Amino acid sequence: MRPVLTAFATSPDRGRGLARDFRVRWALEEIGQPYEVRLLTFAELKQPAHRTLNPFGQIPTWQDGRCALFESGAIVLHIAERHPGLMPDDKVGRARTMAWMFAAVDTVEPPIWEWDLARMVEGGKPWHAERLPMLEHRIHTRLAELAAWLDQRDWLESEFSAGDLMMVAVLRRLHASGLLDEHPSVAAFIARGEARPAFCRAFAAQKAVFDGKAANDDERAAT
Ligand code: GTB
Repeated sequence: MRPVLTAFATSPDRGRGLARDFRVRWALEEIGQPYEVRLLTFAELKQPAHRTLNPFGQIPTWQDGRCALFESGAIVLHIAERHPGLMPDDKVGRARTMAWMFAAVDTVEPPIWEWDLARMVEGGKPWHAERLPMLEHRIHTRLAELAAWLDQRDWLESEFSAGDLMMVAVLRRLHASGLLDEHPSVAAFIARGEARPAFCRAFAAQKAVFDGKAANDDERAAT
């Protein structure tokens, strides 16, 4: 059985690869694992059938015949642990890769997510004008810290790993924000991730959904 990933039938990101199924697509392309994609409407996400896969009624979910999973980070970790290409072989290297994966979703993503949410839905609140610069400051702090780490490095550790994949996926949300302008080494890190052939294949696959060129249960034969 090919693994089955769920994604938005109509993603609000308009094909920019910002919804969280993208990180899983990218991981699958990195390791060359063929997969299928089940596209769901917002209404379908909240149906009991989907909630058995994800109690929170969200994408992405994953089924591979042996296990069903939710949470994009857990799915990428599951993939990385079972296939060569996204995890070093040694124990310390694996632990450090996981540390970077957690850093991406637990240390770097929260201020970015809060800032984007503030812009999208809190614009009318009386405290909005004060909150936005505060959130931007928090993002700048994280970006400066990442820039310091990335100094003289192409990737977070010696080789590209699932840690880089998750970090780049999180940071891409800042495209067009202007916030990356002050952190050119972080922008260059994102660009290195986006230049990977596997990234380009994953990006094209999700874009095809937005452009109406990919059917439901699309069989994505990773190359
Ligand atoms: N922590 C979970 C994970 O990493 O898997 C979070 C999953 C999640 O937030 N899923 C979102 C979802 O299903 C889609 S990705 N939302 C529907 C709902 O909750 O009802 C989040 C997302 C949405 C839209 C954009 N965008 O338009 O740019 C980017 C990211």
